[in-house]
Amino acid sequence: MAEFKYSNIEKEMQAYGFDKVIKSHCRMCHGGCGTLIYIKNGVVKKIAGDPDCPINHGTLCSKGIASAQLAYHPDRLTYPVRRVGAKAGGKWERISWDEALDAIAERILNTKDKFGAESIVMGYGTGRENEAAIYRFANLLGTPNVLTAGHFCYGPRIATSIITCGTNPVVDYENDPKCIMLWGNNLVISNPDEYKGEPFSASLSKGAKLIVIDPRLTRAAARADIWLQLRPGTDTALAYGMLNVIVNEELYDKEFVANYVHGWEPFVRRINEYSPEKAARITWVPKNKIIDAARLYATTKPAGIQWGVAIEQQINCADNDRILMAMMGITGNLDVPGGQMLFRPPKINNVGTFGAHKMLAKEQAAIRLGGDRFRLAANFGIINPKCVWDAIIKEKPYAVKMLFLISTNPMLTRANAKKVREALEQIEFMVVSDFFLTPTAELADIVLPAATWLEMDYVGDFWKRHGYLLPRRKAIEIAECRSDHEMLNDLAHRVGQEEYWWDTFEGGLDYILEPMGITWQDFKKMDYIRGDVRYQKYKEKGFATPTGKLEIYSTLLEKWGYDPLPQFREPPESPYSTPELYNDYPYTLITGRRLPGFFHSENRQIPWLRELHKDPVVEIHPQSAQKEGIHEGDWVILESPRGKARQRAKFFEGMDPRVVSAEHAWWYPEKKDPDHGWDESNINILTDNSFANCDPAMGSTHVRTLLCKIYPAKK
Ligand SMILES: Nc1nc2c(c(=O)[nH]1)N[C@H]1C(S)=C(S)[C@@H](COP(=O)(O)OP(=O)(O)OC[C@H]3O[C@@H](n4cnc5c(=O)[nH]c(N)nc54)[C@H](O)[C@@H]3O)O[C@H]1N2
Ligand SMILES: Nc1nc2c(c(=O)[nH]1)N[C@H]1C(S)=C(S)[C@@H](COP(=O)(O)OP(=O)(O)OC[C@H]3O[C@@H](n4cnc5c(=O)[nH]c(N)nc54)[C@H](O)[C@@H]3O)O[C@H]1N2
Ligand code: SF4
Ligand SMILES: [Mo]
Repeated sequence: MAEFKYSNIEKEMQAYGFDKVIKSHCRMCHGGCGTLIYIKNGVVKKIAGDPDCPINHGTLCSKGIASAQLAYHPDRLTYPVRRVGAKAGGKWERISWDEALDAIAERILNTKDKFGAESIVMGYGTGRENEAAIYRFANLLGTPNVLTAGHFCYGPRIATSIITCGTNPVVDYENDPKCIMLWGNNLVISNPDEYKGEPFSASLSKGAKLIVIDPRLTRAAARADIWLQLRPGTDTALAYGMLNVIVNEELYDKEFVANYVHGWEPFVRRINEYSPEKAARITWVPKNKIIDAARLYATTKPAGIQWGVAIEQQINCADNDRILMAMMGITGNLDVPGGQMLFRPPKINNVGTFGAHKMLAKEQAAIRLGGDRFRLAANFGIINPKCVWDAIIKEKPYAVKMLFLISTNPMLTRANAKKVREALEQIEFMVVSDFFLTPTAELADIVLPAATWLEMDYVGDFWKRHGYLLPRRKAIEIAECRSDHEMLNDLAHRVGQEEYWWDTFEGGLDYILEPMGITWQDFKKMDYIRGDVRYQKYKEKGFATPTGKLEIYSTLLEKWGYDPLPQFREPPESPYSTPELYNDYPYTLITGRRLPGFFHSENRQIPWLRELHKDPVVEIHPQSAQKEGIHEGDWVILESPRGKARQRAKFFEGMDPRVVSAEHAWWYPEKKDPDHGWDESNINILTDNSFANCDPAMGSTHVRTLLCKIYPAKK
């Protein structure tokens, strides 16, 4: 446990006349960075990185720095509202918190009574650290249906790593990897999940070799020793090509394979189906580069694979994750210093226990939407969104009557957005908790004003796998805004869950920390807590899998009726799988590359951040632009069989001319009509959510590997 200390703050306080500085923990993205919040007359005047924080070492991104512009934004919702009149009519009346929570509780109890708890779907977005409270509420209510982004983001890494090696392997930057393979990830911009870009960059500065696997020439790719510019969606084939080299040149760790791997022989047979030549044909990556990358990764130790969401937003989602874990394992990089750590969190009530998953009755878990179709996802409580939209629109397999969305904007962020809108228009009752009246919130019946990270006490990072816990300390209070966990704590008392919740949520924070023998008041005085760091734990107890080994051949997937070995499937829309469609839609579309100032659909209204990036941008190779009659900066239309969106063309030579790359989650808060331009530039109008084209085990939608056409917009 580290001591609480401030770095160099006194001088700044005097120089600028700040009244106090509060040390906290940002959460404008998945969070993690330690911050210093400078206050004058009760107002946040400046936010800076905390040099003592082991996560970010004083660095901060544009979103963290601009947090106060979010907190004090004039358009922010600062009290609960109830819709008056038609959906998306834009008419709202102010109500009190008591009125709002009483009305929501009454609706929940009535709906549960008439249609069963499963007809109420709770939903949340990515990594806002409110998930534990949301699961607790849902599980105690008896609904198995919690809608997240987990089908195509991070959920697959957690689910597949639990069935393959017990927990999520994380690159051990603190012990200087000598080689980093950055696979479908751009962490210097995205700082995702348990990773920040800063330690990665520090490792490169210390001389780590870098291999980048990305269809686009990112900044990291430009710094790489080897850049593999693959065709989007062909990652499993590329990994097999590399494994072919590693196995046939005997570059793997024989001792590890002999003692700790389940399914080696069948895996080698599958590997031998993918010569580097064949992998090159599928992936568009030259054979020699595949061989060079395989040799560099397998012979430079320790090495880490820094993986990202791009490999999950494909039909091969779960198998991409699994094949990369196989690579980590057989090269001897799992759970070694500077390799790929299996971190252990401090002893706390984590998201699993806090989430009260054990309280959900087995019969209720058995009727989770999509559970019979996407078995891997269902085993980890994850549902595919189309299952929810179908249950609303077609009432199949049963009717969903109420949505309770907390920190998510699915009309912008889930595939096939027109279908999402149709479902949200049809749902009988919807509650949203958000900072703003987003296009999703505009369709709700009641909207609750949520608190930002500046306005709450919380145990930060307790869902993450790097093993650190940091206090998030409340710095300010804005009008009637409340944190989601406080809101749920109050609501729980109105729906008969009071014995499982607390008088105030500080009791919940104490409960999280209870196994450590400390309270929130104790933790608040500390810098951070970290779990024990020990390596090669598998040597004592094996891996936490059914066979106790690294399950390259998954016994659980086999039991659930899936291929136990990673399998390459051609993307469902591609020049090769759908040649006829390709005639009309001749570009492979990647969507969703991360932008520094925005977080999905967030921050378009924050002045400092919108200034950095005014309009939605689609990257196109100049040769293709010329062919399509597009000039740099033109507004263009992107179109797929599902619909169209408008973005501005930016010429980019660092991409194959057959690929275009568009931004996601665009809406226009400055447009004051209740639609806020949700369907003008929203790339998810083009993406596909049909079940047949999702990953068969995980239900992930292929939002990075679809076909489109692109042409100039009419002036
Ligand atoms: N085409 C395409 N679509 C994608 C992606 C892609 O790459 N391409 N990426 C996908 C991925 S990886 C993900 S994770 C999803 C993300 O999907 P979402 O999580 O739905 O995305 P956000 O736009 O961040 O929506 C969050 C909303 O919650 C509000 N909010 C933020 N913090 C809080 C809070 O603490 N409490 C409350 N109550 N509200 C809060 C914000 O104002 C915002 O309106 O999007 C996905 N969509
Ligand atoms: N500023 C900011 N930060 C964010 C977010 C945000 O919206 N804004 N979103 C957060 C969320 S929820 C997530 S999940 C993470 C995601 O963060 P990352 O995992 O870093 O994801 P992206 O930047 O979307 O994509 C990474 C790279 O994948 C490449 N790529 C596209 N298709 C393929 C493919 O088929 N194969 C391979 N190998 N590469 C491909 C893209 O060119 C891109 O450079 O970021 C988080 N951080
Ligand atoms: S990377 Fe994330 S946690 Fe760090 S400052 Fe930026 S938004 Fe905050
Ligand atoms: Mo995500």
